[in-house]
Amino acid sequence: MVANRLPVDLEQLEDGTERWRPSPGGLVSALEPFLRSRNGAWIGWSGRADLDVDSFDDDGLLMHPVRLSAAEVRDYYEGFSNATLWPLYHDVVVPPVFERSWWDSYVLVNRRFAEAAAAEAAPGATVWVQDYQLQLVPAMLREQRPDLRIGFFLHIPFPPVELFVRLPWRKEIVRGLLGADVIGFQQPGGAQNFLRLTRQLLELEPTKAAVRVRSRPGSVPFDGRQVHVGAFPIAIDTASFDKLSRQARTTERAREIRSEMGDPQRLLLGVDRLDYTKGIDVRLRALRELLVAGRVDPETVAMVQVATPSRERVNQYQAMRRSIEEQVGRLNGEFGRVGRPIVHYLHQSMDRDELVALYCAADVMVVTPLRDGMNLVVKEYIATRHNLDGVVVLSEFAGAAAELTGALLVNPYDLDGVEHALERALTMDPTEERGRMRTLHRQVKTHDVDRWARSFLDFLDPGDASASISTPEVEASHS
Ligand code: GDG
Repeated sequence: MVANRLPVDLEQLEDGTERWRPSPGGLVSALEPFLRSRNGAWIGWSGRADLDVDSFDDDGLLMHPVRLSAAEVRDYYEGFSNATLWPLYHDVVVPPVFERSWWDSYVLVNRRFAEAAAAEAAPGATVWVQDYQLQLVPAMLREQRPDLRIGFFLHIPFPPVELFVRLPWRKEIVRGLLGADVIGFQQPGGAQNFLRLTRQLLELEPTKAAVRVRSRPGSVPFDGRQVHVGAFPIAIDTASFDKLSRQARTTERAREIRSEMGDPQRLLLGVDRLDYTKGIDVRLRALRELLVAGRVDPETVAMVQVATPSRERVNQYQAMRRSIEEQVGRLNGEFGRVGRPIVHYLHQSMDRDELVALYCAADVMVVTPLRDGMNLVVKEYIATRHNLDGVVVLSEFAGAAAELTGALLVNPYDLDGVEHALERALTMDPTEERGRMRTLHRQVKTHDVDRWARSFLDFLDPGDASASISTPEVEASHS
């Protein structure tokens, strides 16, 4: 596995010593069993600049930290990844910054990841590269190790050709990705955008797959190989959210949260990284207009908005934070009263137990991104609704909207539409609520992250999916 971050964080203990702590996420939990049982390796950055650490074994999984200097964190990570590619791939919601020195750093760091993977992978191993920070790795790795099976998965949207071609280094990125055997996108639309691009920029002629299955919109011949391009919508570890939501302490905490808020009749919830793509401002604006118009009674409603700190050194994020906090202040100033604000705004990261208690406490989950590759938060909320209550308001522009047809789908640019959906969600009749949640719950239960990972790996290495992470006969190497 090659990803920007390792699945562990370095934690400082009270006595000043440090230790690695797992940072659980869907991707890790889905792949850990494969990786551990097959003598696998994970190549990624520790999250801390200028940190020199050797590879270490973490219970059968080799962790290989890649060092990034402070300048590389600034140029490769905050710069090219998060101020160039991130906005460009999210419909230019804010203008991308094109900076030549950032690109140079992106190339250099991608090469470092590719070299680390080339050194660790056993002969004929399968290597899975993750996300937009590492789009050059597939080709760089193939150059050094033509024996490998290489997969790539993009977690964010892949933009329309008209936007992508603004990138001064567009051909390099496309060639970088084409080093893979399989390139996976969240949605068929992303895969199609990519295929169109290969035709327009490199004059390649995509072949439509003979059997048109959802995950396989086509392939493209490149460099004497056939590169498969498909959609693999990511999912969550549904069972673990379901389990946590059924525990007595979670139910108790959910009740406590509501009671601390004065037992509102309807509790709205938003949970996002504080990012301009997530449309936090959209839902706040809609809520305020409903209150101003008297369509929602401030005595009956409260909202929790968790906005996890994110990319705080990138300029665009600082401006957005100020504007959201101003909106929250205004809403509470106008419609709150002492001890009873309308919006409970939490700019902090919380532990998973508290997050799940919030999901359990909320009647309406509001997810209004302007663009989102998938959005796992909405799936997590649904996974906790074993009682089949709760309403979901979901942006059409989140990848999740393609599957979650039981949600109230909204265009986040249409404020009237969002207001209407919020109003409907707040007043929905329990029979309709249950019917919709039943459909949503079934989808999230049957399509979990395990199934997602298997479908990608099956496709990448149809010969032996369970063996696709490593070649066990080469004891000393990791794949
Ligand atoms: C990218 C794509 C795609 C958030 N706050 C806390 C917390 N979280 C967890 C959530 C969820 C995850 O972070 C966020 O995932 P999302 O999918 O919602 O969004 P991105 O971070 O933008 O992820 C996205 C995803 O990759 C996967 O492919 O779906 O479209 O943008 O799991 O629960 N977790 C805890 N405390 C918090 O405060 N513990």
